[in-house]
Amino acid sequence: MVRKLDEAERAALLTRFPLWTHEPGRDAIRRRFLFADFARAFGFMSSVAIIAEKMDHHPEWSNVYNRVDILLTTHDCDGLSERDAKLAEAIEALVQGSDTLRAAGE
Ligand code: H2B
Repeated sequence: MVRKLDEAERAALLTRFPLWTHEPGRDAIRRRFLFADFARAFGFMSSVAIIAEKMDHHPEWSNVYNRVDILLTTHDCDGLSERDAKLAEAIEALVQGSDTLRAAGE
């Protein structure tokens, strides 16, 4: 069984990735990504999908045109685990230096 992150680990995660927010109802973290257009959004999703499959850890997500909403949680422990931290880290590395736009309100 995967272990849930403790309070200190959660705080460290959100400090490290400030654009991700905690979703209390799901014990999950989420971030909205905005891209220049659909092709870029879908390209990003393809890259994330390959990484997620390699990690055997999969996002809950949706896409509308240039917007991608990603929610990370671990179904095996019904909450946040180190697996979510690792996938968030990989996703952040992907968008570093890319033309991802900040969502309004972030
Ligand atoms: N993804 C997520 N987000 N949480 C899980 O607990 C999970 C997963 N478990 N991907 C994996 C697959 C598990 O079902 C397989 C059997 O390893």
